[in-house]
Amino acid sequence: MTKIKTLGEFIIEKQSDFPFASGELTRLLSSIRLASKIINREVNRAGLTSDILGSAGTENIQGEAQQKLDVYADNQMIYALKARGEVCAIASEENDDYVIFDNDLSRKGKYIVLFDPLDGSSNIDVNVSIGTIFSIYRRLDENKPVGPEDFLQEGKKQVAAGYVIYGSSTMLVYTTGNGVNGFTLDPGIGTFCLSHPNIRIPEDGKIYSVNEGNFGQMEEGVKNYIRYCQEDDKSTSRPYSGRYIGSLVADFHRNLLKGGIYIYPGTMKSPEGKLRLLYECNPLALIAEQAGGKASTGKERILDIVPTKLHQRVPFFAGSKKMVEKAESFLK
Ligand code: P6P
Repeated sequence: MTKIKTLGEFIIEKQSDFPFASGELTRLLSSIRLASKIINREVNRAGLTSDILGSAGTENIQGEAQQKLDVYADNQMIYALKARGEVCAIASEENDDYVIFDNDLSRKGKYIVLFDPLDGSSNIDVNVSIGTIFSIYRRLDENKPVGPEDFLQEGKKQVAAGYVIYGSSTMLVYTTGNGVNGFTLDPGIGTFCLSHPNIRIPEDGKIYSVNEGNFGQMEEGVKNYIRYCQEDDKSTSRPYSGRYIGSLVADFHRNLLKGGIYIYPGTMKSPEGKLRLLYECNPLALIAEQAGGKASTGKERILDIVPTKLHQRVPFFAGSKKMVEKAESFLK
């Protein structure tokens, strides 16, 4: 009988990877663990408690109708991150601007957290997997008040990143820059247990994920890559399978485990695409690279982009290294 390793045990064990770790990142990750369990509880019974389903009647800065569970998840993340003192400020998809917990320099929270509290939330009412995505940075200067520059750091400066997928099971997948590990929530004991140690994404794959309804709006190079995926060529295992759930975390997670590419390109209507750099693309790009995969805009490495706006969008190609490189070759 192999001993279960819990997320808490794993985080503490890995803390030694940080020679100067003072346990703050450990406590920060533990607060995300707590928030994800609370969100999971509501997601799992969303169909039962009708007051949590449906629209909140408000819109976020993206102009997207906020689902009640979006707002609930956002509040739970903020509460958990605020409660323990390691975090000085957050930004989220559901908040127009960043939220400084307390700029009093006496609150020496070292970390900045950006998150999408419930990605894919339009799928809540139809019981499709959704997710929480988070991205963690060190603040730039602990002796200066938090400012926009603390949030506009390149993705390669993340100290940790990950996601929670609320699917047939609930999993938390994260990296602190030393590989990617996955933990499955055991509802019987309410604990995340190490189920997918050292996740590596297959170098090549046979799944492509894109909303083909936007095909007519895409640039020619992207169209040509999609046509490439659909061509009949057994020697390269084509045609690939088209798999698109319309929930980024679910599509990304499947491709991470099986191999594949997720694409949300720019379109004529939205040249920068739909996905947000800071709290969707950067954290997933770090996960992809740490698992041996790749993430780019089709032309530029996601993690090298110098952000300019909190909610900026970028085209997103992420997954198996060879598939992303093949897609990029159509865009050169
Ligand atoms: P479309 C959900 O709103 C989301 O941000 C991702 O989770 C998902 O992959 C994408 O948008 C779906 O967008 O335009 O294909 O419906």
